[in-house]
Amino acid sequence: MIGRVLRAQSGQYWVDVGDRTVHCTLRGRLKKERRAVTDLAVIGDRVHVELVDEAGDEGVIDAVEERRNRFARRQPGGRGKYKEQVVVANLDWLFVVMACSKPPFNPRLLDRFLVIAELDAIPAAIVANKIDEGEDDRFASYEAIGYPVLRTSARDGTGIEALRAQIGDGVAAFVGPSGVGKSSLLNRLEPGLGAAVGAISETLDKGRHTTRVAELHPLAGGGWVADTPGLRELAAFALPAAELAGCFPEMRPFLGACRFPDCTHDREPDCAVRDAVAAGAISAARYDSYLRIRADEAR
Ligand SMILES: Nc1nc2c(ncn2[C@@H]2O[C@H](COP(=O)(O)OP(=O)(O)O)[C@@H](O)[C@H]2O)c(=O)[nH]1
Ligand SMILES: [Mg+2]
Ligand SMILES: [Zn+2]
Repeated sequence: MIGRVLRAQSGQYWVDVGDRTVHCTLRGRLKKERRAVTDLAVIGDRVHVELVDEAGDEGVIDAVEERRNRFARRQPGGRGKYKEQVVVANLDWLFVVMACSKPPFNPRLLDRFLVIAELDAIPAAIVANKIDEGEDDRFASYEAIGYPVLRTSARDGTGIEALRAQIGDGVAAFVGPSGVGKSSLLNRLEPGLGAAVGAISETLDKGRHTTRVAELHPLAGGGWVADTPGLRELAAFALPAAELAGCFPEMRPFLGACRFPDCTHDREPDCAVRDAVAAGAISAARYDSYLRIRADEAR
């Protein structure tokens, strides 16, 4: 029987097999085989389950199917290396949530999330929440480079139907800094869910990133959404310059046109990317994000 992991907590898994949820543990053999893998099974994983009780409520996970993609948190783990913690697998959408009012717009963090999505070819969209409280001009430039922008208000319901339509019957995850309204959006999408909203829950989240229950919530009309704890910062992750530039869709047309084939688009003469920035074809803010992420890499 094949299912999807909806919840994972200290070696226990809740797997949706279509008509019910089966409570599972991992087969011992699987633990051995996958020892090198940081995360044996995570929410969003497609798994093979063997039932172990008459009622069919308890099972064992025999196998984890190959992941189509995964959203991972990367933490520095020594010189040039990093440790990866997979948060959710097999995403159809990564929704990067930013607020139109508070907390203040953080383009660097937004760009980091978008790079992470591009790296794993996860379709990304921007959710500009709290549209009831602020302007959304700063998101137009992202629409111009191809990212869908959904303007929402978890407070008054603006844009919630559009968000639901975008999710469809797919799997989506909300990511973004604390306080932008991820949990509030989830509660709007699925009334009665009771995702913890506000300052108190976020304070608790701080020290609990690794022990917190990860959960994929089914929506009544179809689709699944994962809430993730607020991330203030994403750690640097090792990435060659050529690959990083490729994670900026607006830079792609210019790659290969620089004088030096190994151009890092930083100080080299006759750089097609820098020329495009000077000509206004690439936004200076996005180019600045590129340089900053690169600088982190080099540290
Ligand atoms: N005005 C306004 N406030 C919102 C909106 N969405 C969330 N909030 C408020 O922002 C704060 C943080 O919301 P929360 O959902 O906990 O954010 P999270 O940390 O991203 O999960 C709470 O006080 C919410 O009531 C919105 O669309 N408009
Ligand atoms: Mg939250
Ligand atoms: Zn260049």
